[in-house]
Amino acid sequence: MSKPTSSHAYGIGIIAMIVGLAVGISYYQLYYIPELIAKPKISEEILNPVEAENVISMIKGSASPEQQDNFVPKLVNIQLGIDNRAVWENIDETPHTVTADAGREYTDAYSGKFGSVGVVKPGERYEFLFTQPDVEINYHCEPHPWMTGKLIITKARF
Ligand SMILES: [Cu+2]
Repeated sequence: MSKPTSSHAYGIGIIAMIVGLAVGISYYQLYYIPELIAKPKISEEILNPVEAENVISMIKGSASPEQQDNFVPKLVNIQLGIDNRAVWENIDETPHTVTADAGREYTDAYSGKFGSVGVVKPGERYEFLFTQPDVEINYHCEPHPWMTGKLIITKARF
C-alpha cells in the first residue's frame, strides 16, 4: 500500500519551504542589504555647517620635537551644524599625517574612517566632515608622534 496523501503533503511542504526561502533571500538582497549599505540621512545643517571650514594648521617647525606647537589649535571643540568641517592644512615644509591614536580609530557613519590616507604634503590639506555627536578623538602625526591633537564633537549648543 502506498501513502499518496502523506507523500503529497510532504511534496507541498518542500515546495512551500523553497518558495519561502526564495522570498526571504530576495527580500534580504533587495531591501535589507541596500538599507545597510545606504548612508544615513544627515540633516542639511550638519552637511552644510555655518562655518565653511574649521582650520587646524600644521605649523612651520612641527617636525622638531623641541617645538611645542605643531597642530594649531591643539584642542578643538566642534559643534555639529556650526564648525564640523575640519580642515588640516600643512603650512610646514615637511609632510605630516592626521592619524587617530592606536586603538582609538574612529569611523563616522557618513564620512567613513577618520584620518589622512598617507601624508599631507606641504601646501596640501586634509578635510573631514563630522556628522555624529559625543565623540572624542585623540590623534597624532605618524612620522612625528610628539605632534598630537584632540577633537571633541558635540551637538550645537543653541
Ligand atoms: Cu608630522
